[in-house]
Amino acid sequence: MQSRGSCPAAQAPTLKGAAAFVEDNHDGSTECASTAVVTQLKRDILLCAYRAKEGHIASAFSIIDILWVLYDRLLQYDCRNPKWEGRDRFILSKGHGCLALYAVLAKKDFFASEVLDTFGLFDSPLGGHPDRNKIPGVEASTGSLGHGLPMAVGVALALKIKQNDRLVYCLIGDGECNEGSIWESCLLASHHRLRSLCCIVDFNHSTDRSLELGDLEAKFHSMGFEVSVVDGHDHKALARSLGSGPGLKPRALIASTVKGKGCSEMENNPAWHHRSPSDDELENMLRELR
Ligand SMILES: Cc1ncc(C[n+]2csc(CCOP(=O)(O)OP(=O)(O)O)c2C)c(N)n1
Ligand SMILES: [Mg+2]
Repeated sequence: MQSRGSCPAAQAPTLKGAAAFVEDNHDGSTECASTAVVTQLKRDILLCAYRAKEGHIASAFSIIDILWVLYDRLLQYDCRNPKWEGRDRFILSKGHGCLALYAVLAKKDFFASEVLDTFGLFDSPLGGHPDRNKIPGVEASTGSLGHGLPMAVGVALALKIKQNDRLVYCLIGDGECNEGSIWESCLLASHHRLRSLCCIVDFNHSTDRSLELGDLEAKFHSMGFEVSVVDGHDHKALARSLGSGPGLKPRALIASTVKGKGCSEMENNPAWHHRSPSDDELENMLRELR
């Protein structure tokens, strides 16, 4: 099954996707349905990590709403032809959050949902960090922090040279912003006026205790970006912000998020950065995710 706007035959401009989402939502039904899908995806992620006895669940829960809105409403792609030239590109720079990407790609039929069950197994394509050579729909192999945004800038520059106007979205972590390569790539994006680039920051304050980022909005402004701030768990607001471009400059969308969103034990709890649930924890968490 193809999702709306995802196939070459149904190429809608990105803006139309977002506008349609907002219009559909007068009675709140679209928003509810969208949130219900994400709850199910979180259950899938929990079970993956439980079976594999590993996984960055909390990091995935922080970004799953953003990924779902992108893949369900905004990005153009063809799951049967993931390398289609006319596709929008999405790069998950914080590769450790890949369980969210795997769950969304499976839901959008890039691969069979049964493949999710193999997460973490020796011969599975789905490892602890995403591999573009093994997983259809993964644009870049990431996991070493600070590399995805530079790659996205390179992709956006290449598309500009080829006069291909498709969009490039890149999701980075706030802790990842400690990497100097993030800011070097921002300078380059601004220098080349890469208006197709949208850098989304998963601003969950996870590393404030070691190094505060300060005014992230002002920092991106000073780098020559158009900046907006959004609730990273509000699907309607996300669709509106993510879909409101491109303008004249590269864009930065600062998404205010909660690490581990949806499971009280996990929310903002550093102990849950990388671990899997016990039987009891799994039961409690699945009960919360209904
Ligand atoms: C270059 C590099 N250094 C260290 C790590 C180890 N590491 C994995 S996740 C993480 C924290 C990243 O924080 P953030 O980007 O805020 O992601 P979140 O924990 O909020 O998901 C670190 C330091 C890494 N993957 N790459
Ligand atoms: Mg973080």
